[in-house]
Amino acid sequence: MECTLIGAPLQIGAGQLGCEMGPSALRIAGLHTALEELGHTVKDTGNLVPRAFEEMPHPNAAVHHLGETVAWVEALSAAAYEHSKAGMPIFLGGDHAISAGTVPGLARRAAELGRPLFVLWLDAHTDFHSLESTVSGNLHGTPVSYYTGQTGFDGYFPALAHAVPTENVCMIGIRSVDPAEQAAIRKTGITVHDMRVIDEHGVAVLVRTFLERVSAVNGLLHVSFDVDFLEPDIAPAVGTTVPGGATFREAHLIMEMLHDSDLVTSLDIVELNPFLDERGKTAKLLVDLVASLMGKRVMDRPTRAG
Ligand code: HAR
Ligand code: MN
Ligand code: MN
Ligand code: MN
Repeated sequence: MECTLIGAPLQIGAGQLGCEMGPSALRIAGLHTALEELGHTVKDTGNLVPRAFEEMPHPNAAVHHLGETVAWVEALSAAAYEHSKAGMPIFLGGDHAISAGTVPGLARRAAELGRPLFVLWLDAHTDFHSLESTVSGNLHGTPVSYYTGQTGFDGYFPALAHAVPTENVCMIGIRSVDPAEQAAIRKTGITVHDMRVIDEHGVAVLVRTFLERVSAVNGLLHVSFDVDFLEPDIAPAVGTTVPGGATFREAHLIMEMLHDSDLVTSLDIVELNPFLDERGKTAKLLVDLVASLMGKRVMDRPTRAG
C-alpha cells in the first residue's frame, strides 16, 4: 500500500503547548521505516503550513485561537481531500482539532466515490462541544460536533458540504464527558462505548460489530486515534491523561482487527505531546500500533481464530 504521511503540527487547540512536536516525534520514533519494513511504500509530504490568519472573536469568551484553528481546518480539509485520491493518508498531529479538517476533507472524497464515510473515534473524550458549550475554550474538544454538522459553527468554521451522519460514528474508550456534551450526544445516533462497555464485553465484539456495519454498505473507514485513549502508564505523553484507559493488548488487538478488516482508508494520530513523554516511549508505542494497523503481526497468520 502507498502510505502518505502528512504532518499537522497544530497545538493551540489543546490547553497545554507541545503537540506541535508530535509529527517530529513520530518521525524520529521510526514511523517511515516501520511502514517500509511491512512492505508499504511511504511518501512523507512534510508538515502543512496554514495560510495567514487573523484572530476571530467569539461571544463565548473562553474560546481561544479560533482564527488560527480555522486556517488549519481549511488547509487540512484540502490536504485530506487531495491525499485520499491515492493510497492511505496518515495525519500526524497535532492536537485533535486537526480532525475538524481531516474528516470533512475525507467526507468530500467519499461523497465523490458515492460511498459512505465511517469514523472510529478512539479517545477518552467525546470532543462533542459546540463553540457555545465549551467551558475550557480548547477547540480540540469540538471536532466531532463540527464534522457531524451540529449547530453553532456557522460563520466561524468553513461551511460543511458533507457532514458525517452521526450513525456512522463509533467512539471507543470514552471516560471523560462534560455535562453539555453528554446532553448533546444523547440526542444523536453516535455509538458511545465507554470503558464500562469494554469491561463488560471486551473490545473485540465492539470492534467486530462496527466493522460489520461498515463492510455491509461498502463504507470507507477513517480511524482517529487520540493518545489519551490509552492507559496513561503506557502513554504518558498527552496533556489530558485520564486514568483507566485502554491497555497495551486492547489497543493492539483493535489495530490487528482493523488491519484484517481491510476497511481502513485513512488515519489520524493526535494529541501526542513529546514534551510530556518519558524517553520517547509513547511515540514508540504509537509507531508500533500504527504498524499493527498496517499489517504487523506476531505470527505469520491472520489474528482471527480458525
Ligand atoms: N471536554 C474537555 C474540554 O472541552 C476536555 C477535552 C479534551 N480533549 C482532548 N481530546 N484531549 O480528546 O475541555
Ligand atoms: Mn522511503
Ligand atoms: Mn480527542
Ligand atoms: Mn482525548
